[in-house]
Amino acid sequence: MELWYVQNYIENYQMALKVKETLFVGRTKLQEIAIIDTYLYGRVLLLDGIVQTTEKDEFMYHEMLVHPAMVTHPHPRKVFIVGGGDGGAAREVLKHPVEEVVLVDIDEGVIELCQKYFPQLGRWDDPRLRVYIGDAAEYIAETRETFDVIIMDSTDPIPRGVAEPLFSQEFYRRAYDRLSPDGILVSQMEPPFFEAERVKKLWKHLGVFPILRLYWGLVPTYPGGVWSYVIASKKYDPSQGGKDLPFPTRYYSSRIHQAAFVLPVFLEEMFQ
Ligand code: AG3
Repeated sequence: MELWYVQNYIENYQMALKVKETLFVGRTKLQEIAIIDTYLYGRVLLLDGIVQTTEKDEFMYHEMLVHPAMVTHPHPRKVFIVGGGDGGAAREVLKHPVEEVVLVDIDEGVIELCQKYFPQLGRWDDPRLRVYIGDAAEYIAETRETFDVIIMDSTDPIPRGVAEPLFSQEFYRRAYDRLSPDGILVSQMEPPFFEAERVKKLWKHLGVFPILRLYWGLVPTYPGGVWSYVIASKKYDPSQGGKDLPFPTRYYSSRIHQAAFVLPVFLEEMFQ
């Protein structure tokens, strides 16, 4: 018997993975969650039916979400992670000599299950990491702390979904206020080829920042296989940077950094 998981995220398009074992299926207070073991990608975390993380390709996503912003800022000391309950983004941030990382995820069920089923993803016992369960939008609205880098590792801005308020102009304004004068925000974005309208809207909302740069990288299990990210910055232009890091990486390098900001013509035109 063959068991298959089928992802329906983009209309009229499916991606399927052959399942070796179903490890967990259930609901937290906020979303449906499943963890499956697949032949091709190892363990996979699904939220509301959408792949968030797989053992095999998570390094591509997490390294590209974190390192371009972290090397663009000259000395990131305090970092805020929105979401990121699987721990992968925090793991990459903690490889840098940061003083403090604040991670706010709305769903403690995700954190608990990921600690159990993806133990290699998190660095939960690092004393520099502070974890809060709650709404990152509220945290950002209420805190007086400032951060050098804000990393948005949430689910997608599906209309009326859990993460939608995190992609609003109001949120970006507040995030801007909570960033130091040379601060940088980075967010995962949906694939502009499939979701052009949604991505253009986010881009407009991010206009509260003077410097905006789109970049991209490979994530085979995300729809289309090519994922995009945006850096919104107060002072430094990320496309002018790139560093080889003093620790091993499997995707990020100074060459990839420079190449990632070079866009195909249709995207250049879309984000002029
Ligand atoms: N990161 C968000 C990934 C979004 C994927 N979207 C999609 N496949 N449509 C969530 C957790 C990864 N650390």
